[in-house]
Amino acid sequence: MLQLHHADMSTCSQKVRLVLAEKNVKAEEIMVDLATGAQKKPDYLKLNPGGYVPTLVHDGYAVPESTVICEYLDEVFPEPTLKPADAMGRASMRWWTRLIEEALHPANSAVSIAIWMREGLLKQPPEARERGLAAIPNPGRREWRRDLVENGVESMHFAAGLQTLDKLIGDMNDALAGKPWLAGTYSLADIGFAVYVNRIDELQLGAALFGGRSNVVRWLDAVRRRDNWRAAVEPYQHAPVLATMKRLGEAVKPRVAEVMKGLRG
Ligand SMILES: N[C@@H](CCC(=O)N[C@@H](CS)C(=O)NCC(=O)O)C(=O)O
Repeated sequence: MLQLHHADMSTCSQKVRLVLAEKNVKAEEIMVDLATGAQKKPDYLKLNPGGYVPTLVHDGYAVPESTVICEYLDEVFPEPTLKPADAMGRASMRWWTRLIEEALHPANSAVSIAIWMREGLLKQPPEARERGLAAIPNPGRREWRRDLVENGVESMHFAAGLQTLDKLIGDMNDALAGKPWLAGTYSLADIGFAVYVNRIDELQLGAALFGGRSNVVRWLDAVRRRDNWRAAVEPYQHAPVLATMKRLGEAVKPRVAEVMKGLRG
């Protein structure tokens, strides 16, 4: 039996659902309410020690980490394959998926907190906000988040996140010159990057990051036109959440343009 613990609009959950949909595999869906901290409850931590979504449970075996889950699903359900046929293509795919872990996910978290999530967090009573921060075991990570919540787009971590995203989107644009997909064929690399590039667009950062990068714009359009996107992303989108991201993203556009100018010189 296959169970997926996930959340509607979490990028990491979207990744895993895209893989399942591409393979036409159904999993029992267990929604994890991130707003109430359900991901940090002891029972859930037994499945996912970091306290994050998603987690896949296959015949009682828990697989945490979206990139690991996606590779696992591609092995257990090999058709259609989401890996290039040759070793060089697979190395290229893994280069990109490694960048998700190392750079794309943290940078996306920084800009998401600074632009969007902080509004809700700042409405919490200070004690509740402190409890949320205290649940983050790593002190560096805790202070990183505190700074983004308190200072939003004025946080140095926002500028750092934007710089990382600018580099990654530029690299993608170069890699996509003359080819439709990052590693040659549609693969786990495209699925992994798609959900974050889509989130960048939802946060209204496209004007700053996609300008002059027509290969990325074409690629984003292509990933969104696929059947798996219609099955795994669109039905889980919440219009009020998208509207909030749009409102907040529009409001910081002038500041984003200034920060970008400072970064690019
Ligand atoms: N590296 C992990 C990251 C998972 C992650 O950060 N998930 C977010 C949602 S996209 C989450 O659970 N956030 C809740 C929290 O930080 O408590 C993965 O790829 O699965």
